[in-house]
Amino acid sequence: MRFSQGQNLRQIIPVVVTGTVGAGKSSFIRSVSDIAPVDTDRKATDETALMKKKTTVAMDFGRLHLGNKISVHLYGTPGQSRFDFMWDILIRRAAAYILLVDAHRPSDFRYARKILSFMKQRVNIPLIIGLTHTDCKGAWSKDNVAIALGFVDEKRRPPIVILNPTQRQSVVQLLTILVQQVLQRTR
Ligand SMILES: Nc1nc2c(ncn2[C@@H]2O[C@H](COP(=O)(O)OP(=O)(O)OP(=O)(O)O)[C@@H](O)[C@H]2O)c(=O)[nH]1
Ligand SMILES: [Mg+2]
Repeated sequence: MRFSQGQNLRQIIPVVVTGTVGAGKSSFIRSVSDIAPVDTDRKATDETALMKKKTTVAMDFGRLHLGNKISVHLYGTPGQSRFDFMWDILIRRAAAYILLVDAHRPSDFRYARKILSFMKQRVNIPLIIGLTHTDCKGAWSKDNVAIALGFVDEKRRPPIVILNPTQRQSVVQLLTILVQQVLQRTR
């Protein structure tokens, strides 16, 4: 367990935000961080350029204080698998993680599964799946995405939450649930 420096000792909870390309990882961190977030977004030059102008190439970093005891450190991964060495570095120091899946890009669901299995091979820590872009045309329902990700039995799947990463309130809510899960484990 790590604590932050300074007068107010806060327990640091490192949380990784991972997921498919363009799912909203950088937005997630940007909308809740109470310090200026660090991003490594660079001009996209490959097939990602068809979808968005910039993509994360190393990591995002942000910080959110919850109450006066907890400091959530947020590490966003790149979406592209050519940077999966960063997924490996970041997940190994995480206390929990979030997998963001863009609900209106079914062609990416198989890739989301790949990320999930990459993480599960390395850690056994609390996980929440965040469904994004549910406001966009063609978005799949939560249950159908769950099945596409391989979770056939509803009782044995991780929590799946609908959120818009650009909206602070829904991001804070999700992080609060995740932090409670981490604290329950360490008590
Ligand atoms: N309509 C809508 N737009 C969203 C939602 N989530 C994210 N976006 C938008 O999607 C775009 C991509 O978001 P980013 O935060 O850059 O995605 P990312 O996961 O960091 O992408 P990479 O680093 O390239 O993998 C941005 O324009 C966001 O504003 C959502 O739930 N609904
Ligand atoms: Mg990003």
